[in-house]
Amino acid sequence: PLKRATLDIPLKKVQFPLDSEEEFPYARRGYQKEIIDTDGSTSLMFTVQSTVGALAKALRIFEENGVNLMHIESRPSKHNNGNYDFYVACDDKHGGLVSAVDDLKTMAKTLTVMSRATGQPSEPDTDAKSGRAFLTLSQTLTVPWFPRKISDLDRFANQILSYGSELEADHPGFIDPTYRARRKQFADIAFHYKHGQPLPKVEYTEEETKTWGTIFRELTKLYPTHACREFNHVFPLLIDNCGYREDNIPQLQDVANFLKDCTGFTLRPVAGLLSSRDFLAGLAFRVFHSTQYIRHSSRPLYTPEPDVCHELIGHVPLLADPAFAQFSQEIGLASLGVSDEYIEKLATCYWFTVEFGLCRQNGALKAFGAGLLSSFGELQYCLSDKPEVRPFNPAKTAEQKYPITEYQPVYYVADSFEAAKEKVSQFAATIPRAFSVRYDPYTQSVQVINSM
Ligand code: HBI
Ligand code: NLE
Ligand code: FE
Repeated sequence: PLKRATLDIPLKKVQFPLDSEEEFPYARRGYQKEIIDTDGSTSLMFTVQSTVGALAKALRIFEENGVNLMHIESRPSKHNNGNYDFYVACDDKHGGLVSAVDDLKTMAKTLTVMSRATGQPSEPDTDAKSGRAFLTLSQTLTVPWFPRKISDLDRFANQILSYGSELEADHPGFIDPTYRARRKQFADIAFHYKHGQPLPKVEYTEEETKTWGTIFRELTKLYPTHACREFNHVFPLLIDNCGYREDNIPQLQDVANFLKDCTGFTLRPVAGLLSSRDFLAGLAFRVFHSTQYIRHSSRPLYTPEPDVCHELIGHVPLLADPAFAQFSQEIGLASLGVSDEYIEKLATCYWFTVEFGLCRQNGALKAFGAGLLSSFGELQYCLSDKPEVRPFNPAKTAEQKYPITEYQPVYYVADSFEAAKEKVSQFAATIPRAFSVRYDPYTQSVQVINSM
C-alpha cells in the first residue's frame, strides 16, 4: 500500500527582520515550532527498475506537473539488482509537487520525500531481527529536509525561535530598551550573513567589555582545578593567538581562523536560538553557530541563554580538540533527516555532553560542558556534592528531562571524548533512517546513500 506524502503541514511562521517587541527572540526552549517554508527545498529520492526510458518517463512526470528540477543524481541501487536510485532536488513554485509525487508512485519502487515543510516524518519499518531500517517496495517516506552542502546552512538564518515561556519577563535583558536595541543590531548582522563571507567584526562597548572581563577573570581562577585537561591545554593558545584577554572580547573571525587550523571547525554568526534540528545539522558540517551579543551586564555569572561569552569561553576551546570535534560532528551527522522524536534524543545527548558534560580524569571529576565552563556559578556547583552524577549512556541519557534556566540536578560522566563518540555512533546506528549519510570534507557536502 502506498502512503501519502505530506508536503505541506502548516507551521507557525516567524517573520524576519523582527520588528514587533513580542517577537524578539529571547529565551531557550519552551518555544513552538516555527518553520518558514523556504522555496526550492524539497528533494526526492526514488528507485526505478532500469528499463529503456525509465528515467525519461520519471522526468516527464515532473514536466507534466510543472515541477522545475534543480539537481539530479543517479546511481545503481545498493541491494536491488537492475534498479537505479535517483536523487532530485526541485523547486515547487507552481504547487505541482504533490501530484508529481502521486504519479511517481505508480512507477517508482521506493520513494522518499525530503521536505523542509514536513512536520513529522514517517519512519521506515525496522527489521525485527537485525533492527535495521528498510523500505518495503513502493513505500513512500517523508523525511525532513536537511542541508546537503555547507552553503545550505544559509537557509537557517531566518528560522530563529522566539522566546518561550520559561524565561521570566522581568529578566533584566528583557526590559532594558537599550539592551534590546543592541540585541536587534546583532540579530540583523547574523541575519544577513552568507556562507563564505568574512565573519562580521563588532566593536563592543565599554560596558560590554567590562561584563566579559568579569566573567573572564572569575572563570580563569577556577579552570586549573575544575576544567578538563583538553580545555586547559587549549585555553593558553587562545590567549596567545586570538586576543582572549580580560579587557578584550575576541572577534569571531580570529577565533574561526584558529579553529580552522586545529580541527577544521568554522563559526557562523546566528541571530538567536536555532531549532535543535538546525543547530545539530550545522555540526554535521563542522560549523558551530555562534551568537555574538553579550549577556546583560546586571547578571554576569549565570544566564540561561547562549551569548558570546558562552560560545567563546565555553565552546571554542574544545572545538579545537580533534577528538571532541569528531564527537560533535558525529551527533550532527546522526541527526540529519531523523524524526522529531530522535532529534529530541540527540539534543538531550548534546545537552548532557557538549553543554553540561563531566568527565573523569586521573580519578577526579572535571567539567567539559560549555554551559559549565562559561558559568562561574554552575562550574563550582557541578563539582560539589549537591548534584547527582551518572555514567553517560546515550540510550538512557537521551530520556532524561532537564531544566534550562537553573543549575542541572543531574550530570553525566563520560570516560573520554573517544569513548563518548563510540557510544553515540552505536546509538545512532539504532535510529531508523531509510538512508545513510557520508560527509565529504573535500566538497563540504553530505552524500546521501539509499541504504535499502
Ligand atoms: N541555537 N543559536 C543556538 N545556540 C545553541 O547553543 C543552541 C541552539 N539551538 C539548540 C541548542 N543549542 C542545543 O541545546 C540543542 O537543542 C541541540
Ligand atoms: N549558563 C551558561 C552561562 O551562564 O554562561 C550559558 C548556558 C547556555 C546553554
Ligand atoms: Fe552552548
